[in-house]
Amino acid sequence: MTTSLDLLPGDPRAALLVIDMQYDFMPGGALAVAEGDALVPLVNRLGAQFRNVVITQDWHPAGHISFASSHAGRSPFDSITLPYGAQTLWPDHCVQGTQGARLHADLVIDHAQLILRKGCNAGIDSYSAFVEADRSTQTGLAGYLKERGIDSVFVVGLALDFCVAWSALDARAAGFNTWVIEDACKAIDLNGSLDKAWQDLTAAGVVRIDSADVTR
Ligand code: VGL
Ligand code: ZN
Repeated sequence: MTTSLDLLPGDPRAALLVIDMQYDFMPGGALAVAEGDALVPLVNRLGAQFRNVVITQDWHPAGHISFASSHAGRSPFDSITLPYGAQTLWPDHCVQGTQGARLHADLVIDHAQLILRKGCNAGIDSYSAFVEADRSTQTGLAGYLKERGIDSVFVVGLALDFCVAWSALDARAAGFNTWVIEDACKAIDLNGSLDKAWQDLTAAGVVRIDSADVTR
């Protein structure tokens, strides 16, 4: 798709949001996303183009409420109802301080100024980099970006249908112009989650582009 951008990646008002490029989401990891590792070179190239880069890390305490192992009789990928709503259960992943929670070592965006850790509350998941799954606890990212004069956000990383989509939807809801760079993301695709993500993103006014639209 060809989309003319009304600002360039290097614009001080734009930020690249690099979502969860961690070993547990890479092939061989606890919650592997197919070909997640193949994104690293492209994400590095995109990172080099943006003046502002925020990197996120899924960062759960052991025994986190999103882990199937925290719920007797439940298996990964089951869905349960929590006080804040539906929650998909996952294999234990991105436990604080573990190798699986580390950013891929080949991800090199040295000028990134913020690494934001999310999902740190034991009883609340957070796919989104902006608002936790209770839909009220803020991570502070919207304020951080706004206070720095940033009004436009480009989202890449893992996984497209979970943390990328929720982050992009919340960026839009917080008033940012928001793009998802499709070829710089990979999806889990659980029970139609990828189609639903694109429907929700498009309906919210998030713009779907390719890296070529940014690099040209
Ligand atoms: C993610 C499931 C659970 C993601 C994080 O980064 O998309 N997905 N935790
Ligand atoms: Zn998680």
